[in-house]
Amino acid sequence: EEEMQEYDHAVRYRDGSVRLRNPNIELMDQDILYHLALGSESHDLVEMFGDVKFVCMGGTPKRMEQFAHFIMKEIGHKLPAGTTLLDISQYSYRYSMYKVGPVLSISHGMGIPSVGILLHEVIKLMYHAKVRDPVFFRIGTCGGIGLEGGTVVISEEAVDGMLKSYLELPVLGKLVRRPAKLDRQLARDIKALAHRDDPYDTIIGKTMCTYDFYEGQGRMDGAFCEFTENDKMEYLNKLHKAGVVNIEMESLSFAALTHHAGIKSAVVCVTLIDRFKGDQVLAPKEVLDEWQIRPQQLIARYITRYLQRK
Ligand code: R2B
Ligand code: URA
Repeated sequence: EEEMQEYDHAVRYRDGSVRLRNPNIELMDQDILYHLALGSESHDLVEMFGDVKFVCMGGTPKRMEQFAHFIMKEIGHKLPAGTTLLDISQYSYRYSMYKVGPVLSISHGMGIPSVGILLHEVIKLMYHAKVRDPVFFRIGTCGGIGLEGGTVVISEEAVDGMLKSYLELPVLGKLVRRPAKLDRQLARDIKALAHRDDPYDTIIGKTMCTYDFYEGQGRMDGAFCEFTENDKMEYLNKLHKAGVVNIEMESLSFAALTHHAGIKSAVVCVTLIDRFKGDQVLAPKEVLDEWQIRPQQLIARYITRYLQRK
C-alpha cells in the first residue's frame, strides 16, 4: 500500500515532488502562506526551501528552536559565517520555523485545528519549493496508558476519542472523512534506532488523539467533570484493551493530512504521565525537559543515518 502511494500520480509527480490535490493553486497569481509569513511571489520558495527533506513539527516554539540547534550539531551543519539561526515565521506571530540544511523545525501549537492549518500551508510550501519525497515527523509529548513516564511511543495509527481511525471535518455542511494512516515501515525503521541500553522503553502502538486535554482525555481535574473515577477507569481500560498506548492532541490531523498529500510521516511522543496513575503532570521541570529530548534524539538518529547513506 505504501509502495503504491509512492507512485500515486494523484499525489506525486514522477520525480517525487509533491503534487497538490487542489487545481486552484496553480491558477492563482500568488499564494500567501499567511500563518507562515511567506508567499509564493514575495519569496523565492524554491531557493529558500528546495533542499528540504525532513519536516519536524512539535508543539512549542522553544522546543522546536532547541531541536533546530540540536539537529544542527547532530548533522554537523554549519551556518554561513556571521549568521545565527532565525525564526523564518517570526512575523506571523503564530508558528515558529527554523531551517537547518535539509531539516525544517516548526512549532504547530496545540490541537487538531492548529496543526491542520499549519499542515495545509507546509504541504503547499513543499509544492511551491518543488521538494521531492519529503518526510514529516511530529515529535511531541503525550499521556501514557500503562506506561512509565519517559517512555517513547511511535504511533502505528491514530484514532479519535471514539476509537475511529479517521479525521472527520465538516466541509460545506458535510462531514469529510480522511483515514489517519501513518507509514508502518517508517515507524519500524525509527524503532530500530532505539538503543538497547537506553534507560527507557521505546514502543510502537496506537495513539488516541482528542479535541481536549481535560474532559476529552478523561481527566477529573479540569474546570468541569461530570463522570466518576469508575467511569474514567473503565474508559482507560477500554482504550488499553483496544491497543491504545498513549493520548495526545494532533496525531489524527497529522496522519490524515500527510497521508492525503502522499507524504510519508511518523509521530513520536514521550509520555509525561501514566494515566492509570493520575491526571496531573507532576514530574519536575528538569525531568520533563530531559524526557522531551528523547523523541528528538530518535529522529535525529534517523535523519543522520539517512544523510550518511546518501
Ligand atoms: C501534547 O501536549 C499538548 C497538551 O499538553 C498537546 O499539544 C499534545 O498533543
Ligand atoms: N499531552 C497530552 O495531550 N496529554 C497528556 O496527558 C500529556 C501531554
